[in-house]
Amino acid sequence: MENTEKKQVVFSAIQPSGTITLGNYLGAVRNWVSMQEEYNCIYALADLHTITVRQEPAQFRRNILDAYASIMACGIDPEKSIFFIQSHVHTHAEIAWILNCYTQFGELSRMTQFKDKSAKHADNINAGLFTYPSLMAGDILLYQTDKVPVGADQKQHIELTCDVARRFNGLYGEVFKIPEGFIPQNGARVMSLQNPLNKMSKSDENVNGCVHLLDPPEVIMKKFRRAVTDSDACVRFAEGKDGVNNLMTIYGAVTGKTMEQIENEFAGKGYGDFKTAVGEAVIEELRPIRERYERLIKDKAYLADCYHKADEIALKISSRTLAKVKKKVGYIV
Ligand code: ATP
Ligand code: LTN
Repeated sequence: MENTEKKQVVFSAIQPSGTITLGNYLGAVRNWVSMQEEYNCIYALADLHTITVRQEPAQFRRNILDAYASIMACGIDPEKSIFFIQSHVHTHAEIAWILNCYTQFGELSRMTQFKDKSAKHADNINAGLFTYPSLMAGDILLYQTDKVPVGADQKQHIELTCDVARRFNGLYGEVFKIPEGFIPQNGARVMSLQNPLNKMSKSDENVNGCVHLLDPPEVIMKKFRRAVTDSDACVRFAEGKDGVNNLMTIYGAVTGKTMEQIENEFAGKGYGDFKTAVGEAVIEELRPIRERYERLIKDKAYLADCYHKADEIALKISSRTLAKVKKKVGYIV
């Protein structure tokens, strides 16, 4: 009989802050799918995190279900993994408060995501945006997680999670497992197709910079054809060629080819051929996801059944850690 007890725990989450992007997929979700065989995987829609930026309620509600269906369409199997909705599992908000009291103002002030998002939403620099990493630390630590598959932008938050966990363990004994980030070799930081110095982001205003998982093939091709490159007219990976480097990274992540193989493949060819090849590779990668999404989003009852079951299991597992934490702190439990 398979011994599931021995499998390591994987935890990760994604915000339903808009349509899932190619960056989210290559940086994180693709690994979520491939890790399902070898690990005990627990994934969440981080909808508590999402309200750190103001959301319009009706649109937010649609985004949550859409993101749930999209992630499942990427290949998350509810028979193998637990995929729940963060706001349905109260232990998350609760541990976040406790961890806030073990996280320093100075630590949170150094988070680059906080600095970036404060600059972007200068009219709404709320306390939640600032303490966002404590909630994320709680998400991870509640499940005694070994590995956290994320894109490179989340590395700093994971380091903070480890610091907070060590601090807590130092005070009270071995309460939390110390997790490690799992960041892909290729695709950890997909850049905007329009401004390759910026990360491709769900909430980017420039729609042409961002490829969404559910974009139809002709839209994907148009976005790649319009991608910013340079005047060098040579497909090679080099400093200062941010646009071409980004396209090569995407092509490599999707096809498994190395940068050298890609340079050889397009030697003597122009950017037009190259962009078309990248567009076609991405279209083929995303086609089955879009088809599965179309089927899933029509079946709201099935989706609800999946998340209700997952919410319940997540509550059960996370309650064990939360009870331990509360006892250690001194609460009467
Ligand atoms: P938002 O625009 O609302 O900040 P986002 O697109 O940055 O959202 P998140 O929900 O914050 O996405 O991130 C989900 C996962 O996708 C994380 O693991 C993150 O590291 C990864 N990720 C996000 N953007 C990229 C990117 N451009 N390249 C690679 N990975 C990414
Ligand atoms: N902050 C993450 C989303 C997130 C997360 C997590 C990722 C919330 N909780 C726990 C990994 C583990 C982001 O991608 N912006």
